[in-house]
Amino acid sequence: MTLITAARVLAADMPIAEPHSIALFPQQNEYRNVLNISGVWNFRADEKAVGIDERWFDGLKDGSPIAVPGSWNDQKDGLHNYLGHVWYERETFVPATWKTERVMLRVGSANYQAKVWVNGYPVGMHEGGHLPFAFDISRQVRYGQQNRITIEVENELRADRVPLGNVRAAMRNYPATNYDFFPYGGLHRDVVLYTVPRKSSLTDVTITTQLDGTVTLKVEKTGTAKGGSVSLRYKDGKTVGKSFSFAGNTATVKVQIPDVQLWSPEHPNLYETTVELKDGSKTVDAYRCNTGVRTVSVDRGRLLLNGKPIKLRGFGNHEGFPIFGRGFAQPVAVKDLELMRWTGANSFRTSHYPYDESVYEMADRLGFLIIDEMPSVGLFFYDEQKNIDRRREVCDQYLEEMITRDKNHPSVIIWSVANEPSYQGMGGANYNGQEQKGNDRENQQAIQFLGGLVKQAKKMDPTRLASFVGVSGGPASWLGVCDIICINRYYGWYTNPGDMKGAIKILDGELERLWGLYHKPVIMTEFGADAIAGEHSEYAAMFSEEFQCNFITDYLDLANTKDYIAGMHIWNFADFTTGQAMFRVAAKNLKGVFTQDRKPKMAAHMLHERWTKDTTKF
Ligand code: GCB
Repeated sequence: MTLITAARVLAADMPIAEPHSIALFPQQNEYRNVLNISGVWNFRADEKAVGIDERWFDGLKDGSPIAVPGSWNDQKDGLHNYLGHVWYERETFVPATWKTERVMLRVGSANYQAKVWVNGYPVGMHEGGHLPFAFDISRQVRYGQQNRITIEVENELRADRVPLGNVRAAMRNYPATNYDFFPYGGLHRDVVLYTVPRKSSLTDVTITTQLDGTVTLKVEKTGTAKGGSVSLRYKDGKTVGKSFSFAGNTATVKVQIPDVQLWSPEHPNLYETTVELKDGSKTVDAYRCNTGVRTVSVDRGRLLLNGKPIKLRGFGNHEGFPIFGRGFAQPVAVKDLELMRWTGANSFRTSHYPYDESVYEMADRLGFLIIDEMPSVGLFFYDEQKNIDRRREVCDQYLEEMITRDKNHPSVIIWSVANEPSYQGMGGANYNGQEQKGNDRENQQAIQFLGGLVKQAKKMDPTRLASFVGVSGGPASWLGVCDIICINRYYGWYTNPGDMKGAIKILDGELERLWGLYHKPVIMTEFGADAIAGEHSEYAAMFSEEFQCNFITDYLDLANTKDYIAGMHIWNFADFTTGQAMFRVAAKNLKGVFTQDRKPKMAAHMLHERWTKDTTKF
C-alpha cells in the first residue's frame, strides 16, 4: 500500500473508521503499550472552512491552547454557540521501540465529525460523537521522533445527522437542536496512541455467560498464531482455564466455573479474564477484562436478572459539567456513581449516548445496571426519504460501535436504540394518554427503522434485551418491536401542569392500557419536574423543590401498585446545560435532583430516605 500523498487532500480520500477496530480497549500489558496524548492541544477555529485547502494539517499557525478532553464551547472565548469547523493539533514523541509493533490512534469521542492526519498524511475520518474510533497509523508515524497529530472536528447541525438539528424543530431553541441538551463540540474523551503486536494479535473477545457457570469466549485474531489460552480468576485466587486452537481466525472456547459466584447489584462478583495468544509455544499477545456471570430476560410482566425479578431504581443522566462541556471529567463520573449509590439507586440509562468506557468498568465493579443508549435522539420519519435513509445508516453504525465496545460489561442489560423518536401528529401538550394510532406511512417507516435496529441489536447480541424509548403521545404500535416497554412521561409538567391528581389519573390509565396491549414489563425511563434549587413553596408550586418532591413521590407511589413496572428512572440525576429556550431558565434543564455542581435538592434527600429504607420498592 502506498501512502496517499498530502499534496491535495480531499475528505473523500480518507478511509472511514472501521467499527471493529474499537473492539478491544487499549491496554498496557506485557505485549501492548498505551500513550495517552490528552492534555493541552493547539487549537484554531476555522469559520470559513478553509483549513483543508490551506493545508492546516501541515502545521497549525496562530493556534491557541485548549484542553482535551473538553468541549471548545465554554473553554474558548466567543465560541459558546460556534458549531463549525475547528482544528486540534498536538506533537508527541513515538518511541523507536514501537517500530516492531502496529501503532494505533484511538479517539474516545469527537463531536460530530472528525478527520485525522498524522505528520500531514491523512489517516481517516469518523462521523458521530460519543463513541470511539481508531486507525492504524503505523505507516504515517515517525519512530524515535516527534510526530504531529492533527484532527479537524466539525459540529454542524443537520437533518441527515444523528442526533439531528436545523429541522422544523418542536423545541424552538437556540442552537436549533432537535433534542434537549447543548450540542457541545470537540474532542470529548481521551486520545491515545497504543500498540498491538504486529505479527499476530487479538482483535476481539466476546464473552457470554450462563447461570450454571458456563462462560463462552469467542476469540478473534489476525496473523500467524494458531492457538491460545483463556483463564478466569476469582478474587479468592481460584482460577479456571483452558487452551484452544483457532479455526481460521476465530475460536470459540467454553469454560466451566465450579461453584460460580454470580454477578448482581448486591454482589457484583467479577472474574479477571485473561486471553493469551500463542504462536507455537510462545505467547505473543494478551488481553484482560472483567467478566460477570449473569443472565437477563423477561417473563411476561417481569424483568429477570439471574432468573429472579428485579426492579430498576435510578436515573437518566448526562455527561457534562461547567467549562468542560461534554469533555469527560473522571472525578465527576466517580462522584455521580457515589451519589447514585447514596440515593439507593441500582441503575441508570446512558441518556442520550454511550458514556466513557470507564463508567461501565466502574458500574461492573459497583453493581449498577445500565440501559446503554446510542446517540439516536430526536429522530423522526416524515421528511425526505434521503434524510431518513442517511440517518438509518448512521444509526446502524452507532449500534455496531456501541455493541462492539460495550458487549462484555455485565452491568449493561438493555440496549436502547433510540430516545423519543417523534411522530408528526403527536398530541403534545394536549395529549391525554389515549392511544395514538398514527398514519400508515409514518408508522410503516418508524416500525421498519426502529424494529430494524432492535432486530439488529438482538442479532449481534442475543443475550441482552433491546428496546427504544417512547415519547409521550407517540403511537403505541411502535413499541411492539421492543423486548421491554420503555416510556418517558411528564403528566403534571408538560401536560396537566401543576395538577398532580389529574396527571396520575392519566398515567394510571395509560399504563394499564399499555400493559393490556403488550403484557411486557414497563420501565418509565423518564419522569420529573424542574426545580430551582432554593425555591420553596407552601402549596407545592411548579419549579419549587416541594413540587419536584411531590411529583416524583406520586409517580413512584403509583409504580409500587403495579407489578409489571420493572423500572423507574427519574429525569434527571443532575441539572444540565441545554440550548436557549423560553422554558429553559438560564439555558439549563433543572429536572436534576442534584444541582449541576452535585448538591442535593430536597428530592435527593427524599429518595435517599425512600430507597435505602426499603430496597424492594420504588
Ligand atoms: C424528554 C427527553 C429529554 C428531555 C426531557 C425534558 O422527554 O427525552 O431529553 O430533557 O424530556 O426535560 O423535557
